[in-house]
Amino acid sequence: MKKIAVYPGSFDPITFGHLDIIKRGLKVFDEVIVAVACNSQKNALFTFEERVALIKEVLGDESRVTVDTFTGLLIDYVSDRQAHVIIRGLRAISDFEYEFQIAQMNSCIGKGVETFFMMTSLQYGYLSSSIVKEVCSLKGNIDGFVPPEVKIALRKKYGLD
Ligand code: COD
Repeated sequence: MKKIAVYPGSFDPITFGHLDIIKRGLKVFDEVIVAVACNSQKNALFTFEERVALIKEVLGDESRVTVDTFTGLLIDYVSDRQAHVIIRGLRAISDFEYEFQIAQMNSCIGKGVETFFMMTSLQYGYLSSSIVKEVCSLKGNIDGFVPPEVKIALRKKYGLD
């Protein structure tokens, strides 16, 4: 049986931290579905269409990854896609509390869906979409945090180019 995992998130925008989790996820699973949440309550900078386009652009032709969007409950989306695993990344103790809560809720309402946690790589422990947006909006250098395509899109959003 094919091992399919869903990697859900806001991806506003995708960073090297997210990409690292996707690449490492592919060592464990046959297929990874990157699922952009469309009903996230976060105030997004990019529309979900823009976020999907950016993810596709940076992933190139990696055949084992698909990029999709979902609305409603994550757990319903996961079973619709006939996946059994949700991948989540952990950076710090502060992530743990939130992740612990949603993993337990998803385990309660989901039918046999497991959450698979991956520890951040050493070099990306401090990296988040929010921090990258802040640094970029204040004209800082974001070269080491996001791929060039994302940097261009961010600078455009902030009217820097
Ligand atoms: N290193 C490692 N992991 C990272 C890094 C990094 N530098 N940066 C981010 N990550 C991980 C995050 O920890 C997370 O696991 C994932 O990447 C995505 O991160 P974000 O910030 O883009 O996305 P989130 O955490 O805002 O996504 C939350 C969801 C949209 C998945 C969640 O709200 C959801 O499932 N919503 C749907 C509605 C639902 O089902 N709600 C009930 C849940 S109980």
